[in-house]
Amino acid sequence: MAKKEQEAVFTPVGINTSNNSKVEKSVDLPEPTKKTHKQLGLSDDEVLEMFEQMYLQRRFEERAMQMYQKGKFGGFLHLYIGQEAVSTGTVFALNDDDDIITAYRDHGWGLVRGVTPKEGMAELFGKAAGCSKGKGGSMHFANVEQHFWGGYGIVGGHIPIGAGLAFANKYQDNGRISTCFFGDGAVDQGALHETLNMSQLWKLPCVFIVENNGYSMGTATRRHTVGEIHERAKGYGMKSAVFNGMDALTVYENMKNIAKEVREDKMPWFVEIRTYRYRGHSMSDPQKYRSKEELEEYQKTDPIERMKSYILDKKIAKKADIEEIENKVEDEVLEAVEFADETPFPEPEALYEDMFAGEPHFHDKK
Ligand SMILES: Cc1ncc(C[n+]2csc(CCOP(=O)(O)OP(=O)(O)O)c2C)c(N)n1
Ligand SMILES: [Mg+2]
Repeated sequence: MAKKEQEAVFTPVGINTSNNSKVEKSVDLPEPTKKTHKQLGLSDDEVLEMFEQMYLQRRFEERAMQMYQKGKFGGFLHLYIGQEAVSTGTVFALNDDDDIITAYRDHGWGLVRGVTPKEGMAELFGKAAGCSKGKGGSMHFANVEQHFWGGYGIVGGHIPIGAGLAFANKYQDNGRISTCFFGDGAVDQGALHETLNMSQLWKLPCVFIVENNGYSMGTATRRHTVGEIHERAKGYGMKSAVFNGMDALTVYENMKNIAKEVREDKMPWFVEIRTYRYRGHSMSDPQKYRSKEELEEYQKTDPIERMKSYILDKKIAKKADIEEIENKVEDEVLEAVEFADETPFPEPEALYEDMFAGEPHFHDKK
């Protein structure tokens, strides 16, 4: 089992250290909100919960990275580290039964929408107790009971499904809205534009959200797409917004207002949330395309450190209380690693379960 003393701290390997003459910023962060949590209608306890959620997402992934490097599991591993304010601010702003769907950088979303650390870690390890029965892995976290419809690997492929969820909510007139998250790399996919057109035409209660984290694999946003991303909404006469995604309170404020409007007007929105990914695209990325200085510049705006300072400044809790939360999370994650290691793999028969095609299809040897 992973021991607490084995610190999970990692320096990106191969990151470009030669270009230290000037810091290239791949994404400009708008100013965060000036409002306090009280002005936004959040209690002290809710702020502490937000902090705990972000810290859990961070430590879960740092341990996952360590386990990957130890060879406990393989395949792709895309880390959300740096972007935790987006998932956390959003989930606190939405109703519990609003739908969420996202791409493959999905661990944080799963955790904040009720996948337990044990179920999450077991999924990464490919174990039967995982949130997708060990058959989805890193890119396919899901929790259907809590309206989190998962992780998808095809860039832009899940965007029409997001609109489909919104269509179902409208059809059933249930007052719920859908939120569909994707990366900046998806903004020029045809599926997005077909979906935006139909969503505006059909008045679907859906928020389409680009998590602009500065890069699509190794290509900076400003090198792969033209103009301002959020302005694409104009072509569809759709309402839009752009805001800072490194501050959970800013995400909360904006998503709360947008969700309220979408629920009332039953019209879609197109939103760009600007954030930054600290780690490589996936574990095999040597990150030659960015400088150490650029990374450090964004780390100065770290969402978790920011929330910690806010809690102390506003005297919501003391340093010792924060440490207590951190220790609790750390234990929870270590227990999850131990559980994932020991719990069994799925039975071979599980290969044939949860498939659209029935069993005879697989055994029908002509
Ligand atoms: C249709 C399609 N084309 C190419 C790929 C390969 N691919 C995987 S991730 C990725 C980059 C996507 O970047 P972005 O949307 O910005 O998401 P991020 O990784 O930054 O979260 C690409 C091109 C894919 N999965 N699907
Ligand atoms: Mg990106």
